[in-house]
Amino acid sequence: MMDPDSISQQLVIQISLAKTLVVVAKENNNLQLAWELSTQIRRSQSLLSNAAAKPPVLNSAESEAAVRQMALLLQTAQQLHYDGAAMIARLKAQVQALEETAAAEKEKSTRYGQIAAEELPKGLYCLGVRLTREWYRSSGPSGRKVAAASEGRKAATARKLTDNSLYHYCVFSDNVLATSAVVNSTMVNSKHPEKVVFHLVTDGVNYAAMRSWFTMNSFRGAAVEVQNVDDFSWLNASYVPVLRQLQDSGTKSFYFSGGDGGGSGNGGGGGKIPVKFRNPKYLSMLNHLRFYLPEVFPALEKVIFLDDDVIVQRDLAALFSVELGGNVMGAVETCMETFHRFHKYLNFSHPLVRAHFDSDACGWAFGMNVVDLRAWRRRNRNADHTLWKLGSLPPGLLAFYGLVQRLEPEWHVLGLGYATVGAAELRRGAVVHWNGNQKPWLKIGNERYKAIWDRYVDFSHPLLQQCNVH
Ligand SMILES: *[C@@H]1O[C@H](CO)[C@@H](O)[C@H](O)[C@H]1NC(C)=O
Ligand SMILES: *[C@@H]1O[C@H](CO)[C@@H](O)[C@H](O)[C@H]1NC(C)=O
Ligand SMILES: *[C@@H]1O[C@H](CO)[C@@H](O)[C@H](O)[C@H]1NC(C)=O
Ligand SMILES: [Mn+2]
Repeated sequence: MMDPDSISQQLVIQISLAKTLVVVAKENNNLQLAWELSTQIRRSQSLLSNAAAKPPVLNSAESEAAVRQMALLLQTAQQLHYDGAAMIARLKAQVQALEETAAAEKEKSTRYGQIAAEELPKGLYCLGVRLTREWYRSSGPSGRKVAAASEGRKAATARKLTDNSLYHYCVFSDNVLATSAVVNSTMVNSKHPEKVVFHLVTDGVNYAAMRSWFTMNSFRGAAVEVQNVDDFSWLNASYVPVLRQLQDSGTKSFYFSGGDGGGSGNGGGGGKIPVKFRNPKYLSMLNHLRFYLPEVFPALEKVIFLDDDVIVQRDLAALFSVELGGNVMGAVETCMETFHRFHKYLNFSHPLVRAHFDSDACGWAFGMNVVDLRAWRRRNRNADHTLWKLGSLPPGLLAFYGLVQRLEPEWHVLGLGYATVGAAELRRGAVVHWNGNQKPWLKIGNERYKAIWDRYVDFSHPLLQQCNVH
């Protein structure tokens, strides 16, 4: 048996590494692996928080199993090598930094006390649990009165949801606090908050927490709808090619071969990853949902799509009247980023792709897009899913090729999660975007940019205080 101290230390280091690899996996469109890593991160985190709540007990058998499970996943991730030397170097530097932080913190903290690298993510986990508990409590007998009191507000919101004279925004996310910052920043900077409607979609795990948060907080009277992606009955494998592709055993073995465990092929095969980690639905569907906007919002004509890692700094109403010239979508170009160019994502050996696409064409930035759902419905293409590699960016590039209107770059400033962005550009950006892995809610985030995000989070909220989110 291992010493509980060293097990907890191992869990902490593994979590740090796994978090980076989730981002890398996502950047490489390996959504299944990202999902599996995230699941394991949550398990390890809950083991650690249990130990923190009831020291000195750390269930050794369970923790050792978690350490082994995670080691397997990390090995799988590392065997994929991903994007070559640069990525690996970045990873190593980060892991080293995190290890140092963890070691230093351990010195001065109690046995299973706060560990710097973990504070915020642990806090977010805690927030989700408390909000969920709150939701079920308030929908019980004692919560009925509250529900009755908000009946009038509910009816008013319901009317707004399909009113096309209003400004509709959507966010698809499993992160309550991030979504809150997006909604809050939009509302704070909105000239006509009464005209803003938010459509949030989350997964089954976070649905109660998301509803709870947006019921207990008001954002200048924004109408907010929360939906659960599991409730979309039309979203099934017979209809959605991406889902079919994700469930296809060939795709799975493609992503899990390459290691010594790969290649067994059939249902339970594809390596040593336990079957229970193989459900890629949540992460992947929230990510892919943006390609089914006309189905998600059948009654809407126009919507602004926002990622959950953005902050809105200006009134975006003017975007709703930007001339899209019959195009389906408005986006800023990302020509300067080589990794956004088409050839990285599309299969240029495919004759159809070669015939129709310019391999050096610029890519479009997703994460802040104005979408004309009427134009989309008119021009809907039954795209052949074999043309693209699995992931959220490629079908977007393909589905929207030639249907995108270029927006002025000030509308959407990218790179806060990995690059250096100039102060003037930051100030001018109507929407700023932490694409990359240094998300503002993580400890590894750049302090300078984090202040922009922090402005829109109410750290004095009792639940955030209780969960040590600061
Ligand atoms: C899957 O979605 C299609 C299209 O909306 C629908 O016709 C079909 O009934 C759905 N199948 C199941 C099993 O829900
Ligand atoms: C790319 O297209 C070619 C020709 O259709 C095909 O043989 C190959 O398997 C495709 N590659 C990928 C990774 O899909
Ligand atoms: C929203 O942002 C405002 C202004 O920055 C801030 O004062 C407020 O606490 C935020 N509200 C929530 C619920 O986060
Ligand atoms: Mn993003």
